[in-house]
Amino acid sequence: MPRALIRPPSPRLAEGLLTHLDREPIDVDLAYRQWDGYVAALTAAGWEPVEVPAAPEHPDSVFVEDTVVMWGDTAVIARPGAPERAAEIVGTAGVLDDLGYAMRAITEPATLDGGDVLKIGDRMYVGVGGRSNEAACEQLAALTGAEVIAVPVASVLHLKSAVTALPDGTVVGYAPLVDHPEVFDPFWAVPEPSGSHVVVLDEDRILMAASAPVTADLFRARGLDVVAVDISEYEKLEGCVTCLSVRLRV
Ligand code: CIR
Repeated sequence: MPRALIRPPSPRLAEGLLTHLDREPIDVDLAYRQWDGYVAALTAAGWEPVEVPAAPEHPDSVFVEDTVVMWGDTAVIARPGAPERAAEIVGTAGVLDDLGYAMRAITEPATLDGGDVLKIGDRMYVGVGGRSNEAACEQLAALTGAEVIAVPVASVLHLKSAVTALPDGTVVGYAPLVDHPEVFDPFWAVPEPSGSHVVVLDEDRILMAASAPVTADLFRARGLDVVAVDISEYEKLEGCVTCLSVRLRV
């Protein structure tokens, strides 16, 4: 059974960082229920959840994707671009080390959030200009052997806030928030901002947010099985379905 890292929300979730959005009240109890629903959806799709111990002192720690980039049996521990999130890597590294992954790390002067890394086949697209920088691209290429393509990001927090990929590699994004659609081929413009965010569950099944129902129907018409979860409280913090887990394929 493939595994997925997840991390329970902090009770201080409402203090999470904001870059592009205005602060809105967060219903933390609802956020906990939504996280349970997200984990249940992963489990139902055949992913065994592996929990990184909660970090109550770190409001954004539920967004576990930002702490690591997985590449086969190698775990590249990130170096978060926001100093407030730097210590979140410790818990993730401990769990992956215990699971036996080859441990590598992004080091100064590089900064990298996992949310900036879109992997498609042997290639990594890495958003630069926000939380992650060019030095991180060089280190990722050296540590993994992947072809790394830097993509400037300005309109949203992370590259994967703007684009993700369907199981067949088609990149999807909401055009007004995609700074460089020409980098991706094929690129498919979807009609809702959160329609840009898909987690691939298997070859024909994806997980996405309930806030993009029109896009979900377009994906269904394309033959995909869509599992939708409500993550409204995380969306208020610039989070999306991708940032709440890290899939471990080996
Ligand atoms: C932050 O600003 O770091 C959090 N409030 C949101 C992180 C979302 N992570 C992601 O999209 N990978």
